[in-house]
Amino acid sequence: MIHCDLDAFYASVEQRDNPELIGKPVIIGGSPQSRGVVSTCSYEARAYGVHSAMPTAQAHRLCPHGVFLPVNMKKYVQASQQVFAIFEDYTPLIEGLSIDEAFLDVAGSHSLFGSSEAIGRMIKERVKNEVGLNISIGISYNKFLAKLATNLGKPNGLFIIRHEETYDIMSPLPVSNLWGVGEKTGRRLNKLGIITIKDLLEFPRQLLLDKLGNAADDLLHLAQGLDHRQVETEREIQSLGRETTFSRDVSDSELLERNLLEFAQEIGKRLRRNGLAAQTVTIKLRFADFQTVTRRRTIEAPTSSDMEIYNVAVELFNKLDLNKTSVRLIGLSVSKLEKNSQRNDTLFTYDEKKETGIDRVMDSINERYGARSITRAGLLIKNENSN
Ligand code: TTP
Ligand code: MG
Repeated sequence: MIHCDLDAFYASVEQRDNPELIGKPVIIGGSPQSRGVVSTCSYEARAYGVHSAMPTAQAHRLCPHGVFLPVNMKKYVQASQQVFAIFEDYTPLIEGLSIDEAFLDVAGSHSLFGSSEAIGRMIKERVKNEVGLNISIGISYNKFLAKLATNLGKPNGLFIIRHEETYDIMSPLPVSNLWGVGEKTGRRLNKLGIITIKDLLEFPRQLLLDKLGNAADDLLHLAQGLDHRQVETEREIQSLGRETTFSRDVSDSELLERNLLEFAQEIGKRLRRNGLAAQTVTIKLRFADFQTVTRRRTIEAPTSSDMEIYNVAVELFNKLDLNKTSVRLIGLSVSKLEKNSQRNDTLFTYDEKKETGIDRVMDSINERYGARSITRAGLLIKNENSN
């Protein structure tokens, strides 16, 4: 299990885009005169006690020479999308927790990419090189410990908690590191003399149950490093998809179909790269009036073929009545994913098999010579309306 979280995200984007800000206390969240709160701040500003959700005016008192900047959401969303696209190269099992944070279940990715540590290092390096940001990575055998590992390694860390190290790493930490221990529970525990996780583990269980009720057992579980929560392991509810919002509303259905083809190619590539096949294809359209529709179809057998996904998407698309309205967003996704086992090959007709073969050859050429060196004819017309 890998947990990833960008460092001082909004502030780091601003420092990346204006190197003069590097090394300075940067505080994002509007001017100190406003009545707003701090969204985040650079680690330099944290040294003064500034933190997220603090009134900006208070931040100004603590750090009068800080550089106060407004929130530039568009930039952060773009950076976030770039980072999540990197995650998707390593596993389809991603659980985004916020704009800059996700769990990645990489259990099925080792044969392709190596150990969790190797994958963590690749992600870290690529986020730095391709997006220009530091990301902290935590690796362990469950969600709770992976996230804890990220926090222990921050900033710019890559921290691993191995089974045999769990107790030694956890026991000296304050109980506030356990999920569910906020300020209130923290105070109650402290009153009982429970400061560290070790204190909690050594506290008589019955007494803890009397004091905290059912929550006691949950806490004791976590304190032992036990956590059975999964990263959306149900393949059926997992999906892979792409969507785009146009800079101008579009009513040209040929252009819309070209977008679907481009998405199908990308989705097919990701499926094949992860050894997956999908059985449900969904298209999504948002019209100029913001009305949103989705249409989906589940096909007979799972596929990872671009053309098969595309054909279903176009069929769904053509059933929609687009006469009256133009489109501001189009998306394509696939779900009901499963491992693309060799066994399934007998289910493919000859043509489908050939199609997937072509896709694979295209993938390997594109991988070697850069994305887009080979593309289907339908994509060659410049897609100038989308952004
Ligand atoms: P975080 O990951 O919590 O914080 P961070 O990335 O700034 O710093 P770090 O992870 O290194 O501790 O949140 C991610 C972004 O979400 C953050 O950059 C700004 C935004 N955010 C808010 O707007 N308000 C908030 O109260 C918090 C906590 C975050
Ligand atoms: Mg962060």
